[in-house]
Amino acid sequence: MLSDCLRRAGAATATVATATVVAVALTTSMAAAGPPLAGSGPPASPPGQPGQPGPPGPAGPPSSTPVVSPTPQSMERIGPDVVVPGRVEVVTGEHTDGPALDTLVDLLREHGAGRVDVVDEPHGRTPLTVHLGRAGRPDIDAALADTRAPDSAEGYALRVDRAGGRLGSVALGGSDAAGQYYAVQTLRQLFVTTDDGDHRLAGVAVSDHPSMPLRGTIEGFYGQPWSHQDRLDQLEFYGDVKANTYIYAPKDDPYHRERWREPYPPEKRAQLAELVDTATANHVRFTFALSPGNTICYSGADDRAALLEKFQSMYDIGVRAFSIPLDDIELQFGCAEDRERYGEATQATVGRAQAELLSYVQREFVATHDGARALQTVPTQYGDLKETPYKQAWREHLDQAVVVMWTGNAVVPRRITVEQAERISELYGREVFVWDNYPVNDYGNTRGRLLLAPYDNREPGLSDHLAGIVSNPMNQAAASKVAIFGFADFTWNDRGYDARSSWREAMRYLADDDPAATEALLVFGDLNHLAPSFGEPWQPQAPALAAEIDRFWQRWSDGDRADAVADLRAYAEKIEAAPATIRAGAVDPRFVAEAAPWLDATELWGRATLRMLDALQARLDGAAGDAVRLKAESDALAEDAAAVVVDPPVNRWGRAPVRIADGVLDTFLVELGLRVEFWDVVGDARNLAPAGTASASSVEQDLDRLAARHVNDDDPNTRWASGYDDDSWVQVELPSPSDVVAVTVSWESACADSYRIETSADGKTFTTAAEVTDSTCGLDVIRLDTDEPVRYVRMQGVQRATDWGYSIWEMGIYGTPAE
Ligand code: 14T
Repeated sequence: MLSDCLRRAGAATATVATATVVAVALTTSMAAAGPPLAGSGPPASPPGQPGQPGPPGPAGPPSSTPVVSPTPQSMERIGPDVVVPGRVEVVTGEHTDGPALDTLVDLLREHGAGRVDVVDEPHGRTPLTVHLGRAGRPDIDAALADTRAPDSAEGYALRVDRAGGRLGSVALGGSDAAGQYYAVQTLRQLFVTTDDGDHRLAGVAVSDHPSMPLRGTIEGFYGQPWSHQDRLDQLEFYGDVKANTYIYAPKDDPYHRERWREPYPPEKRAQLAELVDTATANHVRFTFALSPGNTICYSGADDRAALLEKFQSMYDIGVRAFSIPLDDIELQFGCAEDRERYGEATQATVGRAQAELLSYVQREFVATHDGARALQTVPTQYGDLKETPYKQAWREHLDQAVVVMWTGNAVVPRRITVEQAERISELYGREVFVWDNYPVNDYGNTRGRLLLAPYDNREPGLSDHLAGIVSNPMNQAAASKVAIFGFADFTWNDRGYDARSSWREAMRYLADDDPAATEALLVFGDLNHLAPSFGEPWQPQAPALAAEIDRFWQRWSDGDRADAVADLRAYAEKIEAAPATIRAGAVDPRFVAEAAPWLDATELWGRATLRMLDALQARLDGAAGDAVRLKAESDALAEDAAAVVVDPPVNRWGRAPVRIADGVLDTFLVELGLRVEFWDVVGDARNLAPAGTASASSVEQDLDRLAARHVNDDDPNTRWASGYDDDSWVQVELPSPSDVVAVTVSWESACADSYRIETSADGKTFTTAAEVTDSTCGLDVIRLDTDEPVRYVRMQGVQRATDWGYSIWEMGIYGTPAE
C-alpha cells in the first residue's frame, strides 16, 4: 500500500479552491519526540569500564583509560601506561594464532615499534616483551600474574603491566585461537598517543569472554545483494568488533533461492572462496545458506542429493557452517512423493517434512564432514510465540543438534525480552538463534530511509537463553555498521551494554577517532533515527533534535525569544555543517558514498532551518518585509531538501525521496513559517488542535490504537485510521471559536487521492474551506481564509489512494482563539 501513494510524492502542484495547498512535497509520515539523548555530551563510561585517570607512574603520565568495545566482562586499571619502545619482542608458541599474530605485529609497527622480533622463547633483549598464545603457556601465565584467564570459548585475558621487562610486559592469552585474536583486538583499543606523539599502552588487566556464542549478521534481505567489496569490508569489520558469524543468505541471489539447485558459475565460486578465506582470517565463520523451500520436494531423493551436492561444493572451498532457511514460503507440498509420504499439506505434515529433511542434512552431511558446525535453519513460522501443530512437528522430528532461528514476536519486533526467549525455547525445544530484522530496509515502511539508530530494546539477560543474535542489515552495507557495532557489543556483553554510549563508540569507530567527524555523525545519525516496523515505528525520529525544538518552544513561550532563536541556530549550524565534516576525509569512505543523498538532504534541511530562524529573527526585529522574503527562501530550500531522491536504488522500494528528520524538522519549519507569515493573527498561539477533541466517522477495525484521539495527541508516532470507505472523516472540535489560517495534515501511507477541509461553527453545518486533489501523501499544508471564527475543522475524505482507509499521524490547526 505504501508504494501507491508515495510514487506521487514530490509531484504535487497547488490547487486553488477557496484555499491553497502548499506544494512543498514534505514527505513526512511519522516520527516521535523522544527523550533527550546523551549524543552531544561527553562520553559516558560504559558499565564495568573505568573512565578515570590511572595512578601516575614513572613510565608515563596518567591517561584516561580508553573505552573498549565490545564492553569487556571485566577490565581494570592496574597501573600506569606502558611506553611502546622502538623495538619489541613478541613471544609466540606452538598454538599462537596466525591472524592474531599478524594483527599484533601490524599494530605494534603502527604505534612506534620500528622493529618487532617474533621469537619462540623470551630473550628479554628488548625493553618490552609481548606474550601471545594460549592461556596456560608458562610465560603467558607468569606475565598474566593474577589476571584470570577464562576457560570458555573465545575468551581471553590481557595484562599491560609496568612490572616485568625494562619497560613492562604485555600478556595476551586466549582460551582458544579466537580468544587470542580478540585479545589483540582489545589491545588495539588500548594504544594512547601522547601530545608529543609518543605511543603508550594503557596499564590495564582484562578478563573477557562473549556472553553469546553466535554474533554477527545474516545478509538476508530482499533487493540488491551486497557487492563483493562490501562483503570483504564487512568481514574485516566483524573481526574488529569480535563478531564471529556472517550468514550468506541474500534473497535475490538466484543461486541461493530461486535456482538453488544450480552450481555457482566459476567467477562467483571464486569470489565465495575469497570471502571464506577473508572470513577465516578475521575469525568469522562464513555460513552458507541455501533456501530451497519454494520448489523442493522434501522427501525426494533427487532434491536431497542436489542439496548435498551444493553444500559439498561450498565445503570444498572451505565453508564449515551451513544453513537452510525456510522463511517466506507456503506451507505446501510441491511433489506427489511428499503427499504420499506425509498426506495432505497441513502445518503438521509440512512441518514434519521440513524437520525430516533438516535432520537428514544434519545426519548425512554435517555429521560426516570434518569441522562442520551444527546445521542452522529458519522455520516458516519464525516471528511469533504461539503453539502450533507446525512447531509441535518440529519439536518431535527435528534433530536436537539443528540450530533454529526466530525473529522475535514479530517480523520487526519492538523489543525482545527474556520471557519471550524462554517461551520460544520451549516451543522449538532448544535455545534459539535470533534473526533480528534491524537495520534491514527492504520493506515498505523503510522507503527512503537509512536506519542509523543504535541497537536497542533487547533485554539484558537474553544471553542466558539464546544461542546468539545476528543482524539482518540494510542493502547499504557500510551504513549498517552503526547498528551492527551495537549488535556486536550487545551479544558480547548484554549485561554491560548501554545503547547510547555504544552508539557514540560506533560513530567514533566510523570516524576513525576524529572528534569533529564523530560529533557530525552523531548529529546525522539523530536525523536518521527513526526505526520503522510493519506497524508503528519502534524507535523515534530525531530525538536529540526534537529535544532542542521542545526547549526552543519552552523558551519562546517564556518570552525568552532571542535566546530561543540563538540556541536553536547553534544546533541548525551543526546540522548544516555535518555533511561537509563527514565528507572531509576521516569517515569510512564507503559510508560517505552510500549516505550521499541523505547527506545532500541534510545540508539543505540545515540551510532551510537557518534561513527560517533568520526570518523569525527579522520579524522579532520588526523587519516584516525581510521576514517574508527570508521565509520564502527557506521554503524553497525545504522544497529542494524534500526533492532529494535516492538514485540509483539498491533497495527493493526503488527510486524514493530521502527521509530526514521527518515529522520533526519539516513540521517545525511549517509551524515557524506560519508564524512569520501570520505574525499578527497567530500571536503566541501554537497548534490549536491538541487542546481540542477529535471524533471520526469510523475507526479501522475499531482498534483503540487507531482511535480518533490520536490525530491530535501531539504524538507523531500514533495515528488515526478510518474504515475502508471513501466518505470517512475525522474532525477536531476546538475549545473555543477561532480564526484559523492554516491546517496541516500529516498522512500515513494510507492517504487520500482527494479530500476536503471543512469548517463549522456548530458541528452541524459544514462549509468547504479547501478542496485538495494534489495531496503530497506526506505533510500537506492547507491555508484557509475563513470569514467567521470556526469551532470545528474536518478532513472529509473524497477518494482513497489505497484499498485501506484514510490514515493520519497528526492534524494541526493554526490560528488564534477569537476575541
Ligand atoms: F526469515 C526471516 F527471519 C525473515 O525475516 N525473512 C524475511 C527477510 O528476508 C526480510 O529481509 C525481512 C524484512 O522485510 O522480513 C522477512 O520478509 C518478510 C517480508 C514481508 F514483506 C516477511 C513478511 C512480510 F510481510
